[in-house]
Amino acid sequence: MLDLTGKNALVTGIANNRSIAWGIAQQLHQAGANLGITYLPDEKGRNESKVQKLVEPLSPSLYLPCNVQDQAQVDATFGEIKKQWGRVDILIHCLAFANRDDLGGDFSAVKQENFNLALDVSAYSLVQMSAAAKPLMTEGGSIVTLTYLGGARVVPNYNVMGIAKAALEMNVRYLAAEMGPQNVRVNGISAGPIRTLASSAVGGILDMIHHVEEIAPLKRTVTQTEVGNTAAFLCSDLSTGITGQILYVDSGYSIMGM
Ligand code: 0WE
Repeated sequence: MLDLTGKNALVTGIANNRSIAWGIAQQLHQAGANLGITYLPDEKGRNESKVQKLVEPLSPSLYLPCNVQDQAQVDATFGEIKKQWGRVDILIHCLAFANRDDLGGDFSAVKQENFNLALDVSAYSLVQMSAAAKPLMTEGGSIVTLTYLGGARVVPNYNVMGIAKAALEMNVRYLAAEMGPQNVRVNGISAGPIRTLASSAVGGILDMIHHVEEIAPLKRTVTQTEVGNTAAFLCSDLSTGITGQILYVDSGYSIMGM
């Protein structure tokens, strides 16, 4: 049985009720995990209150601001975890950012600063958070991140995010090799396109979804709940032999050649 009772799980990347991270948090909660939630702080504190209201039914025991571009916030997050929980078992990484201008047009037009920004927030942040979690994963653990097909194949307009996801997927493998001896497993879920705040900000997401509905073996897109269930599996004792892998939760879309 899928049972996460007694497990402490930190979930990053919830922006609203369409977030894949929200689907994951709900399934971890249903499996009995004790949740910590981080949110991206903004000046007016609007995101803080919006996400807090959303996650209230999951009664998280920790609710913390964490902008990964500020190392001090990451250190403070794991300092709180050490103080309040003593140990962390599960880290869910659902963070990405590229400038909107770089998610379309010529890939080669990306500026150095914007390339670095995308790689920093979307790929380095997994290394940064895993390093902070590592000394607190004293009874083994599971780290799960979200990736996308555009990190392995060319998807029109995904551009610099594709390079960031390629780096993220390689981070998964190197982190899995490093942390395996400590019984910490590191895996990625490559989700098919889903309507979220991030994807809806990108032009043409509905056309991509219709394309998947036509081509994918299951003739439909995937849901946040399906990604959440796969994440719960990867965090549970049902997957103790799996590490360093990218699992495609994409209705089978990625197997097709035509
Ligand atoms: O990884 C993603 C989205 C990542 C993303 C989205 C945004 C929009 C708003 C990163 N940064 C930003 N920055 C913003 O200002 N996906 C897998 C969803 C997605 O994004 C695409 C896709 C798909 C699918 C972009 C182009 C083409 C396809």
